[in-house]
Amino acid sequence: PKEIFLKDYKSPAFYFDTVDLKFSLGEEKTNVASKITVFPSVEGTSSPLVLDGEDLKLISIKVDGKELKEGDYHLDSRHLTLPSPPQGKFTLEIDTEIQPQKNTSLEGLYKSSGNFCTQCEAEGFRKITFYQDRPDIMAKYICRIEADKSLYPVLLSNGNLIEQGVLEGGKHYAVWEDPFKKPCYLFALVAGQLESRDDVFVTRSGRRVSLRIWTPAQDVPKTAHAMYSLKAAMKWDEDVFGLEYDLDLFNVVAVPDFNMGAMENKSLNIFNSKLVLASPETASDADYAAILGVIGHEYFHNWTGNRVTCRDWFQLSLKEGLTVFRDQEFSSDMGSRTVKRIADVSRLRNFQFPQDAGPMAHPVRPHSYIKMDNFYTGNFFFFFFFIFLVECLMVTVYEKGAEVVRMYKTLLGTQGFRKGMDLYFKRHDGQAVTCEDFFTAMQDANGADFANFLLWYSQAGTPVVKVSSSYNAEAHTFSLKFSQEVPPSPGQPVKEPMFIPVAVGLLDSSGKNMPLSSLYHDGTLQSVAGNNQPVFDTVLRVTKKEEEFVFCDIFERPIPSLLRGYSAPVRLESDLCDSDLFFLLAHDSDEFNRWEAGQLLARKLMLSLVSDFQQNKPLTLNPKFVQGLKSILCDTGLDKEFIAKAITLPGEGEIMDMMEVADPDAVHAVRTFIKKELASQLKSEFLSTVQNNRSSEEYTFNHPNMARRALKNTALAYLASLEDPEITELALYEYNAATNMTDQFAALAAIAQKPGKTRDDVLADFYSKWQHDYLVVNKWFSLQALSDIPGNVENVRNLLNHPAFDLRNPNKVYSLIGGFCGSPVNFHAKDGSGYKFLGEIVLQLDKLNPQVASRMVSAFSRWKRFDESRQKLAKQQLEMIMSANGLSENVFEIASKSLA
Ligand code: B3K
Ligand code: ZN
Repeated sequence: PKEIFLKDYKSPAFYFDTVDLKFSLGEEKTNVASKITVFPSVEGTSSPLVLDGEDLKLISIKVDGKELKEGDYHLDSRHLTLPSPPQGKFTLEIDTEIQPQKNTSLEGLYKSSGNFCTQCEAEGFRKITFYQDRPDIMAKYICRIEADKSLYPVLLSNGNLIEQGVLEGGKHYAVWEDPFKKPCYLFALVAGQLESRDDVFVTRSGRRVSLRIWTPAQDVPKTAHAMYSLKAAMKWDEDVFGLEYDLDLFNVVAVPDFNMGAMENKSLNIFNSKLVLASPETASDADYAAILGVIGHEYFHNWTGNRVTCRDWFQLSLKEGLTVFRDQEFSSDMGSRTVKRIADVSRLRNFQFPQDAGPMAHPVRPHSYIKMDNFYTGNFFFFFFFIFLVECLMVTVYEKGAEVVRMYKTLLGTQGFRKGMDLYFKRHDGQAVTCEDFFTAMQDANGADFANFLLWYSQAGTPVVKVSSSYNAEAHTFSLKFSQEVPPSPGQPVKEPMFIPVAVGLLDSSGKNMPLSSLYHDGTLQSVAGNNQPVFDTVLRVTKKEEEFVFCDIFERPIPSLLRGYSAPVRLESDLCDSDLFFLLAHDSDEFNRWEAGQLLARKLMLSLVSDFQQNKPLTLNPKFVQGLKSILCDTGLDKEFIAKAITLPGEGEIMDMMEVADPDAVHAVRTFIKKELASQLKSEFLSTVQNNRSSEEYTFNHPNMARRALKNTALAYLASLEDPEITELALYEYNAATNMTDQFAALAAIAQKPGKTRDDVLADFYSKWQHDYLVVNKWFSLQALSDIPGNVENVRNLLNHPAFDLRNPNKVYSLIGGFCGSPVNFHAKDGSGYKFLGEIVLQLDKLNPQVASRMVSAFSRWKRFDESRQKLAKQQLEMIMSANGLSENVFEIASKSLA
């Protein structure tokens, strides 16, 4: 396999102007005819024209209407080369044959449940026809589709429908024209038996846009929430960024077989059906929120990704980091900003931080890759909540990339950021550009100097920022001393200090923000006031290895609230003591930092109990911690979803990540102990929380209702950790009384915590209720897969043979196999049974779908973090995988980098 480097980027020798495609879709074979107008980037070039192509059968090739003979071109398994194409502009016509019905990789053109669909990003278009498959080739497309009319009544592609009609032999055709230039990764085609939910959105300039969401007929009733989300996203982008939709039609198609969450093809988004279909009975609040976020994300790509695209795949974060940031902001504005921020930061800590500290660490803009697909994650995360637990996926480009975009906004403010966005679109609409272009637009629009900020794109690893504080009662000054270190990562042994925006407020003894007027920094006195008015928080620009900021006119010893709203993706180590943290937990006006203070206390507590456990000391729970949690649980002034988050302990992955040698058994035992102890000491509070937060109202997707359910179900989960027949009764009652999937599934999960007959009966009942609905059945798979019941690997093995399971469907694999890897105790079982299971599955999967297989193999990537005997067992599996014949590049890249 060949490694590709950013430094080797060369602009193409030939550009394409127009692309005319004709698809003749068939059961045995599909014909693809393309007619491309080609022109050289420099007149009179003598470069060969090299086209990408994989798994294609070449039928014929013509240049300016003249058929080429063998010898006029060169063909190998990956490329079609014209050694001496004509000088100047010419037309190139190529006929190929493909077999979508045999394509299990789900990239290129393939069949899902009898319908044709495409997935071209990153490099799938080369499985459809020979092409310069790179994002800096932007062209205008016309696409004609011919197919059997009764089997494929709906024929869709990008842009506007300009012609359709009937053909002989029961066939019909449709011609689509996309007026916008686009890279081939945004090409899409769908053909099948689909029906649509139709609606209209009128843009602020008065354009009437037809909206259509396509699914099999029986699922149309489940698309109401997706339609609501789409219209909300269209409105939000106009309100917040002044960005309007640019065509008269916007199509969304839901398919059951899809590698990722969704895809932003121009005006024809294709979605994993998990991220479109929802009804109160079948989808949980998390599913509803995920649909809102991903519908938003793909829609927002129309400007950030499609109108302005990436020059090359190393720039992926240019569109993904920015679009994730945009969807995060959208979801915040539609629900609770604090809760959304907490969820995003938790995800970053649980998945991106471990990656940044391991063998797969890479910068937001990678320097090299073997298989580009390995850098994708994104929306796919949100929704497979079980995958949340798989530490391995490629979260850096998306999630850390979004944090980098967020830092621009933190530094520039809302208006300054908007100015930067406006300039970015003004300069680059219709272009394929780089991360520097975005950086420069932000800087130029604001006359700002971001010094070494670009290091965020090129240095891997999570910076560790240490801060110590001191108060001078005589001088009335308060000093914050920072030092920073970026740990080494593969290929980057030595790092430069980064530009870190640290948002800070200072709390007085009553818990209020002190007014801030000026500070000393770099030997000068600077004003931090705005318009001569004192401010209550400020953003410090930490740029050096060591640096001090001294606040003036501080008349009592403050408690600093640091890194408010999580203003930079760093690990912050401060000298705040427990009582400072309890104070912040109770008083900080920055709600994110209130949550953070609670998490810091919980992390400290868990780590000290882990060490007690390892030394066989008895475990006891600090009463102050119980008291702190109780006061939050019972604080009626707090948002209920905030309470639910604040009483949830840090994940096992997060704690393992903080240990010298990760000990899954100890971490699991400690987390279970704390949960049980809290449940028994706060039993009556948890019980009344459950009772007071029931509702007989009809399901509504809005923040107050979701927050109520989140709190009730978090309390129920705590209670269910007790061995208590009264609680089993309660959970059964909740299960039977539930009128929506959120409550029903939460009750099922509560019951499933304890092995036994009740568990078996209720799991069987749930399956028999929902066996007709594959999305609900996936929840059932993942719940069992994630179980911490000892020896669960056998149960998961049995489920592989369940009639509802299918290794070819990615959602099922993510649910069952991904879910299993998310259970630390069973995946990392001492006897190696979990590793062995995954090793076997990866080899089977790799034959079917390399993208899915490589996601699963990455569960091994952190094997060196464990004890020697686990290391040995995991390494054996990785070596076994590496020695397999015909391994895909996808799996090769992850497995070899993991072993390195
Ligand atoms: N851009 C797509 C990801 C495509 C994945 C290719 N293997 C989804 C998204 O981020 O919006
Ligand atoms: Zn995206």
